[in-house]
Amino acid sequence: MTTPIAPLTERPAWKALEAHAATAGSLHLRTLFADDPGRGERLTLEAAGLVFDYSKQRVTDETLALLLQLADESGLRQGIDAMFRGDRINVTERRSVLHVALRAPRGHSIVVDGEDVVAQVHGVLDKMADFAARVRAGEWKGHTGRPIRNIVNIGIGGSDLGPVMAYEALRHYSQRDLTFRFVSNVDGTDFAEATLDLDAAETLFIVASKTFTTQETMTNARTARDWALATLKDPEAVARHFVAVSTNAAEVSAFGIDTANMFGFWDWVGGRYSMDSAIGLSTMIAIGPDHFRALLDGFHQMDEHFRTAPFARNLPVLMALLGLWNNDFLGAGSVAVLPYEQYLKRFPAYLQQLTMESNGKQVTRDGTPVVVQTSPIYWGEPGTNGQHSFYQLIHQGTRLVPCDFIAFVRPIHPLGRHHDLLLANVLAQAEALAFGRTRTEVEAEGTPAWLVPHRTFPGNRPSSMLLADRLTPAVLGGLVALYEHSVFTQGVLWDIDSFDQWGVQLGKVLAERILPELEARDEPPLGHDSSTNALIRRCRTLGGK
Ligand code: G6Q
Repeated sequence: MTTPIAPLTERPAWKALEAHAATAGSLHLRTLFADDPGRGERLTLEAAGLVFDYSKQRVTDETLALLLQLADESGLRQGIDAMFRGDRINVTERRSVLHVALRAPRGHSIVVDGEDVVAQVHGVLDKMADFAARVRAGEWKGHTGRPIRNIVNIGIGGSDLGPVMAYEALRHYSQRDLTFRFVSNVDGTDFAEATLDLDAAETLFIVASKTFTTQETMTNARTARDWALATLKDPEAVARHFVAVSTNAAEVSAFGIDTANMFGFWDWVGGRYSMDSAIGLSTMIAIGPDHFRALLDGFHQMDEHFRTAPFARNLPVLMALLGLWNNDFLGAGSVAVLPYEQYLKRFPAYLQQLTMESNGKQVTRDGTPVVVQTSPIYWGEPGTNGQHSFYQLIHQGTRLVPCDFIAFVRPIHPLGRHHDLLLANVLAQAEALAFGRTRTEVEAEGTPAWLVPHRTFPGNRPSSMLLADRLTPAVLGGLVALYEHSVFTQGVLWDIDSFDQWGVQLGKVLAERILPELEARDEPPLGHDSSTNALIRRCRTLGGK
């Protein structure tokens, strides 16, 4: 018999945290460090090639103990076991959530509905590897007999952000004589610019869509087919220039793509958790099957750490608990993700979907309102660029913005002193945010009195430092899995369904209604609100209708 889980704010640890926050929440990091000279080493963890220094978070040992107690009282252990077992924890869509199976090593077994899904995963990975190797070697020929040199991934949301982010992150490991482009937006500019300088005879389109019905992706895919056939003329060319990544064989066939050139995945892979499924085909072509397997291995190392490590030494769990503390007890409404690695420039955008689509929810799994704040807003840019723009607000603004710094000890491109400068900057930023610059310190420098308030930094701005040796495919896998499991952990604590996305649907439905109203020859009766009606009329008039 398991004890039923109480609503979040009635759990004893939550109540204790509320009382604790009233005092501990205002403790200054200067005091916490002064009182414990070993804090920096003590509050640092290492797993799957990532070092996580959380000593500059505004927590005491008591805070951490209460947060860990909250994890226990929230049924986190059972939640983790249920996910790894393949239970249908996506309750509103009645689906299992098994992205961990995508990176389980060959020979492992996870059985869903009587099928060993790990064996299926490796079947698809082998097919992808074979295809990727042929494209990379120039053996996959286009319709005119010329080898494919350009790969254009067409997809959106989860079928785009992961592939783009991974391509950019691992570009150093990519085959440089291949060109990669990513088309997602239904805005024709995206397609037009992506294909402007490409030769259709050497171009392969990967149509990546779980459902193969997404309006933007199917519109771009049809435009791509027209674009290719305008040069290649023969409809037979589609078979050599289009492959699909999907769960929907019927729609793939209906589009005209041979299902022999379809790479499948399953309904237990959520879009935003799919970059390591066949959705990663472009990544595999770019970096090759061996590097792709190293990426999967990095994911798996973090999965195993998350599944087995005690919560007090569990990196995703701690990251989640600290995030929850900042969000729900210190009132921070956002998290800045600040990679000091140019190759990770799309990582914040990728994380925005992972975190906010997963945990931007207002009701619990049984449909009752959540009474605390759920997902914070994630945003960010690579350092050092951000230092010359929005960091001002983080240092001296009125809002509390916890930061996740991400840095690498060794550079991919050792160029003069660049990397030492980069590292010096990231370490200095975390230090400055935590300790600030007191009025006394500013005065001691002989600053005129009127300028002192402007040059004073309050400090006590929390941050975590994620440090790895060097950005490799395996490290990227570990990093993504870390955030995936941190998001999952917070979802369990808030008791929300982190794996559905009903909020995305409404806009899609309304767009379907407006489209014929924009396109009709004569103005149709408009039944929207007065603002939408007037805007439709204006677009029609100015567009020449
Ligand atoms: C992700 C979401 C969403 C989805 C896109 C694309 O978790 O479900 O971003 O990935 O809407 O969907 P398709 O892959 O079905 O085209």
